[in-house]
Amino acid sequence: MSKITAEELVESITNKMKTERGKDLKDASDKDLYYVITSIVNDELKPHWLETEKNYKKRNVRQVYYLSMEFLVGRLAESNLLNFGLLNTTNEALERLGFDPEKVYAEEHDAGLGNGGLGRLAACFLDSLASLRYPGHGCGIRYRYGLFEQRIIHGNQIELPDYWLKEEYPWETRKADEAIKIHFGGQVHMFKKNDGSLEFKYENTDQVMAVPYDIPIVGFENQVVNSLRLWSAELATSDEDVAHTTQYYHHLDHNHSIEQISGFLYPDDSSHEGKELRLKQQYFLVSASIQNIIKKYKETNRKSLNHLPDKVVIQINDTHPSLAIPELMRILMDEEHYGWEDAWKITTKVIAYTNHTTLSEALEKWPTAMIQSLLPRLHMIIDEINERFCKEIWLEYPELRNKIHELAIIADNQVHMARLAIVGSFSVNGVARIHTEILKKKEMKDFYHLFPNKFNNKTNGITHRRWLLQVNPKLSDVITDVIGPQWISRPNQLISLLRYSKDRPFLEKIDKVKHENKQALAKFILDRTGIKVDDKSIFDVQIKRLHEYKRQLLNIFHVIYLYNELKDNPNQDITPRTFIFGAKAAPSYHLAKEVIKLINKVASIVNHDPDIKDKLKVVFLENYNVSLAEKIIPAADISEQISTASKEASGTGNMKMMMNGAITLGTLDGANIEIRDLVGDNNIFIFGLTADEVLEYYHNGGYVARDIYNTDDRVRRILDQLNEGWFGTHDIEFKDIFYHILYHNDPYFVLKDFDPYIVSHELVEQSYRDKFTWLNMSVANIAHSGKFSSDRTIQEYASSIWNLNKV
Ligand code: 26V
Repeated sequence: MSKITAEELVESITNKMKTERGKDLKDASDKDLYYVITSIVNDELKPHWLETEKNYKKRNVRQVYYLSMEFLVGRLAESNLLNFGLLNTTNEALERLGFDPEKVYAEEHDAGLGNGGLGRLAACFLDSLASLRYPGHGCGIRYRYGLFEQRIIHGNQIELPDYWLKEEYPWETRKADEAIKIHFGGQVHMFKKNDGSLEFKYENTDQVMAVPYDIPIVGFENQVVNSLRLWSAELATSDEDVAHTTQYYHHLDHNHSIEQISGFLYPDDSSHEGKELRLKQQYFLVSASIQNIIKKYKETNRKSLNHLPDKVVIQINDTHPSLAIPELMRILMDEEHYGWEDAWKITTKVIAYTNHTTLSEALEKWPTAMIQSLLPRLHMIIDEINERFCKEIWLEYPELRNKIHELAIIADNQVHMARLAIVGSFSVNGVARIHTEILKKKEMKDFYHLFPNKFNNKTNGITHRRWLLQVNPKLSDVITDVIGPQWISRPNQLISLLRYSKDRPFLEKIDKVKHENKQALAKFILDRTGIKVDDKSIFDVQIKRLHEYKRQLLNIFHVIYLYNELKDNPNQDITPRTFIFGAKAAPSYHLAKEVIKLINKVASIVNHDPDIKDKLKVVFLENYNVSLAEKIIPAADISEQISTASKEASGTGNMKMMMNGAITLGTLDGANIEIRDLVGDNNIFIFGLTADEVLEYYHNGGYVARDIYNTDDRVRRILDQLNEGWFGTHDIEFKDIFYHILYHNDPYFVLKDFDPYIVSHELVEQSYRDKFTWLNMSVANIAHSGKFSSDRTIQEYASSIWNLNKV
């Protein structure tokens, strides 16, 4: 595959430019080059894709289907080239032709079909599945609009639609002949058959076609190409069918709304609002995927589904696809004529569930009435699952009888999806050690009592191929120079770097690479924002969705504190620092948007104040997405992971920055704890309340935010500045934040953790002054980051949940 030379590539680019773009090279644009390159990759990839599928079929292997409402894929050109072993050759060929490879790849519009960590995790998992030669595929929705595009205007977040399909997307293949029909609404009729069994018929349903678009998932240098199948909603009935029905206008109305089903991705505001369209999306994904899985199963197995659990495992990414449980029950009973008991046995052997949050506001609940009218048959099934489950508790767990209300799948006219997911699956996993422990001991304690064997941990990971090899080629080369290339297929071998952690020439190289990456980011920042940052300053980075629990507010309070200090004493000798933020707020999340505005206002004051003498710079980079993350991460010195302990299930940005040599400044939350366990206390900056302390305050009180306001001058000064409109254009500008902290008693402990956070930052500054100590820490982080490769995570899923074999 990788035998092709740069000369040959130049030739085939030149030819394709003529045959496919109708142009001579001298007239070609970056976009033309982009399409020609993707076409070459597609030619290369298609035979392997076909082969992989035929091979799975021939061997009739057990396969995993990863069902997710989100796949945050980002761009694919570079990673596909990398995985095919063609990246270096292509870069060379493009340069010979006078093109900048970076600009050519930048022609691809990010596939932003996810909100954040949960969606990016799904994309990393697909990369690892294919690279480890596991038969595993993604099933998702082909949203016409991805997560909104963010603009910052006068400091405010403005949302624009992300119409990512405006131009042809070269990685997808539409498979119209594999479309599947989905039914919504209508009525269910029950008949008693002669043998006494029940039969269910549906009438007057609204029908939608789910048309698959497949995206190839290329394994790393191994000829495996798996699939990400994204479903698109299209009109099902012909006008003729409709004209004969008595419900003409109802159908017209329905037809009008069909395309909305795959219209846009809902932004995660981490508070669950029961929006009917979102429920439609979830059922659409689930029904199309499960019907498809069964169809494929039948192509290679006997018609009966008795052995489905031997051949298929379905992992549901959070509760969003949890209707998979009643949908599989429906198909088994109504279409395959299984009785309840047998259908339940099959279902609960096929479905496995991953939980990604303990925030109670984010736990999904749907009004029973909505499920009943939109999915009447599923409602009946959920009702029956609930009845049987409650009965079982009553009879077999008398100690839980007084808790049935908190355990019931249907309670207070709501369907609790996490409860449904736990009851209907054979595995329930959290995404970092502490998160799983909180699920077992606190949040889902009674379920753990009922099903101790279902619960397990799978600490998240990230694909080191994209997040190190691809985004940081210079660091990758330095690593390979000293320890050889084995780490690429076995990321755990990064640990050999520890042998060089005192080796001065090696450390100098690491330093040089980081500095070059910082220069590149500084240039990017200048181009994008006009802000000139010092590439020798500490690059302190917080990039993630904006949420109160992630505490961007604590970060900006620290910046304001430093600013106040420098104003009081402009000659203070401090190490220059650049604070870099990237974050989208859910459009309806008022407080989160206020924080974005505050960051931007503080930036405009700090960056232009002559007293500061460029010792501090604050940069908010708009429209944070995968491609922007790829630019920022290689240049980070400090990775801010400062969530209120117990709130961040895992975090994965922490892993990406660690892998690129940044040092974590964080709380004992999520995967930070596992990072600390590996690198040791000397190679990480930990501060603040522990999860136990936070949970203790929540349960027993004892925290009074106002006491800190009254006693800590630094805190009072900042809050008063907010209250007096000091950072605003008018005097009520940031009052909301002030009131929120003092009158809602600072629910995320920003004031409580303020002092320890400042102390930690002082330590950071001290450590940075000693270059070799710092580089030493940096190398320790890179060396230990192998554990956070998603290859390790997928290996664990494959052996302890999926029971999957490599092909
Ligand atoms: C909730 C909602 C509700 C409204 C509609 C759209 C929507 C989309 C997503 C969510 C759930 C968000 C849960 C989540 O993203 N959890 C994150 O998962 C990461 C991967 O496991 C983990 O690293 C983060 O710590 C965790 O916050």
